[in-house]
Amino acid sequence: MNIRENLDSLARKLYGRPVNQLTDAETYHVLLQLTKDLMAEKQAIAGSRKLYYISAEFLIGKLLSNNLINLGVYDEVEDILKESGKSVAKIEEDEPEPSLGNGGLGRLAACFLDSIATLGLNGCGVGLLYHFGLFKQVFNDRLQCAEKNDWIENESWLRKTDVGFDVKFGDRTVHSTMYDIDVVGYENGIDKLHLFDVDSLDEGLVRDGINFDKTAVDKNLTLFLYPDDSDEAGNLLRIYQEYFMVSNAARLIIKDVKDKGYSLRDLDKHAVIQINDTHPSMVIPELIRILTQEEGFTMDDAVSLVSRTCAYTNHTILAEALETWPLSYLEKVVPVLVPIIKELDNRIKRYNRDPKVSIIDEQGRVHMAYMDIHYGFSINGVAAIHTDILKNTELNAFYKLYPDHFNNKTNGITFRRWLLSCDRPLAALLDKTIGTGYRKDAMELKKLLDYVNDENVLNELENVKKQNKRALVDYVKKTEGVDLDPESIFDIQVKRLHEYKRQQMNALYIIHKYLEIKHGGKKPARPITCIFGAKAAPAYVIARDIIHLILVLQQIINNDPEVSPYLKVVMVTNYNVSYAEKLIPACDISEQISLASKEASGTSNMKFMLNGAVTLGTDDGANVEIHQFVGDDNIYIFGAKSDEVIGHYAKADYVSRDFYNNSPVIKEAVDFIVGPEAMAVGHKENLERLYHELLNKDWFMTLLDLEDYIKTKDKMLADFEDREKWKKMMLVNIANAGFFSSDRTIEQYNHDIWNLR
Ligand code: 26Q
Repeated sequence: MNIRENLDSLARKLYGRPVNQLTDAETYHVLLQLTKDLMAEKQAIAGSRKLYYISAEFLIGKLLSNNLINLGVYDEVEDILKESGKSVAKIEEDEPEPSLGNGGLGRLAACFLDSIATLGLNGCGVGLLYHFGLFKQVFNDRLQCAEKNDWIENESWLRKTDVGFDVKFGDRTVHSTMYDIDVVGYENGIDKLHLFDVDSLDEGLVRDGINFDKTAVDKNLTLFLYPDDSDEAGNLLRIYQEYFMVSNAARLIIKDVKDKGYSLRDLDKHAVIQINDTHPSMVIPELIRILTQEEGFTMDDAVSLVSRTCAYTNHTILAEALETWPLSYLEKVVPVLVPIIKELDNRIKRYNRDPKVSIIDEQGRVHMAYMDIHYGFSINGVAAIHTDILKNTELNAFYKLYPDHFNNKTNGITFRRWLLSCDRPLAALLDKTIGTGYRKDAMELKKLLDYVNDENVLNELENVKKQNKRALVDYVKKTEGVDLDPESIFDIQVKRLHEYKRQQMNALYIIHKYLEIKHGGKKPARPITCIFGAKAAPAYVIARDIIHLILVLQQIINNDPEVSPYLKVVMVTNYNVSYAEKLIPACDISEQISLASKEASGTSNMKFMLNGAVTLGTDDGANVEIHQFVGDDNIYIFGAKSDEVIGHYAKADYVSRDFYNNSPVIKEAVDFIVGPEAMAVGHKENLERLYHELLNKDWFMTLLDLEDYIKTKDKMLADFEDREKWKKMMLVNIANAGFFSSDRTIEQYNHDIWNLR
């Protein structure tokens, strides 16, 4: 297809003018159509066995530039737009961002789809079409407020299909429609993301912010992504959504198998289901139900067949995030599954009396993860340390039962979005220095190590970072109205707000620095800019208090003429995929400071590394593997190790108040939270609650690691002044990022679990 001619004829057809006379919004719609036309010319990826990646979240982000890159026409389109003073990046600002995920788990699913298509594997995603997705975050009076994100436009990447099913709940029946989004692989064919919507949805149900009638299930089912990240017990609506998702998925899989003329008896040969965390776990009993009640299977045959088809990924060891639903909830929402789940549980109880491995516990709660483990053929963790903790501690009883089922699949990220698209200056430098082979084989980034003493390359690397920092400064000025200094050190922590991720520890460091400058007369050698981006689950009170504290610090510090030349704080509004694409390339210090053992993997740590930031982190999640790759000299590790932390929990011997009492530095920083300066700007209720939490509970042991964190971060800031050393660290990090490509992760899933070809 001739891009230039097609662009022009589309522009004339849609708007009666040539491309160079269109507004940005019009140009976006022309490019949307052009890209869809180009994708329509691509081959659908096929094969006799197909992967169904079922997930409640697909945090796909904007698609225009990624699709253009994967189609191999980005540069050509960019050149044409340049003639009228436009750029793809500028035009993409008019694309609404879908928010179909909370964070890591959802973004991982999106990276996986990109890699599955790129590797030419026959697979699809199956999820839900949330009309308003995750809430849009705004700050009011230094508090987080939630608004709906109305992202679906008339013309979009979504394509309505004629596939739809009846879904029967205990108290009602609804009908679904499947929408598709094409996923184009990098220089490869097309796979699909299938998103199910409920036909009876009523967007008008939503009043002020994100409030709606929770009981009108047929009208609200696909309005919102349940805005919770691993801290809140579920409610009925969540179960309605989950069953709606898996019932549709099961129907789709059975339809596919039958349409292709295969026997359902061979389901496991033609389909493999990856269950992304426990949110889609009910697909197991649902498939068994359909096979036994509608397809003439015996219970034994159905159980065995489904067990050979389903594999489960675990993303967390936080006990409070593992889904356990009361049987009474399931009886209300999906009574048809209850006898099946009871039968599955009885089969376990019959030969295993250990209550630890029962699916239904003594309180009548159904442990979804345990059902997945007993009735799936694979269970994987998402980083080496995480899988080890599952095997040796958290799920040890299951590991003893099924040692061969446990395997590790360290997470990865797609380099198309997280390098080629978001950091074009760096990609250009890599092309020039090591050739373009790394685009297909990420391990080729290692070639960069040949240049670790090459002054030219090191200086260019530094210039790329400076350029990205200047671009971020402009963007933050435009969106947040905050002035940042591009010569300062950019220290960034972006991820969902959670106590275990310890944004509060970062805030305590900032308080410490502020006090040093303000009252201690100690000025940093170079100004520091501390950037946060995070949404808190609306029901997670302490998480919202932590956001409040950071916004209070932002107000105090940025407006203090004595301190602000040396220290700035900004919490960006509505952190999402697009914001991440601007922040990550501009980062110097990547904050990965979770309490060791708690972060299953993390994936922003990989994105930052790939873009030349240096990690400041605990020995947790994938930090451990990053550490192994780059060596002690190119990463800053601090804090308690996971064994020590697990020991504290086992002995219940961590007392945060002791740390407060024994360290003047800690005491001073913690006291500041309820001191006069903070109280003058913030709310007493929020600040006092957070203060008491840190002193009396501090479940995620902030104060345990605070002193080591301060010491290590100060060392890092000093090292930044050794420019030669720092530039080398940047290079070594980029050169070793290849392992963290999701192409590698997907190769491993395919080799060990899916066997698609
Ligand atoms: C559970 C019950 C009820 C409602 C919601 C939920 C819920 C929703 C989202 C529970 C968990 C999540 C999301 C979890 C998540 O994002 N986990 C992250 O997954 C990443 C990809 O594997 C890892 O890198 C992160 O370490 C992990 O925190």
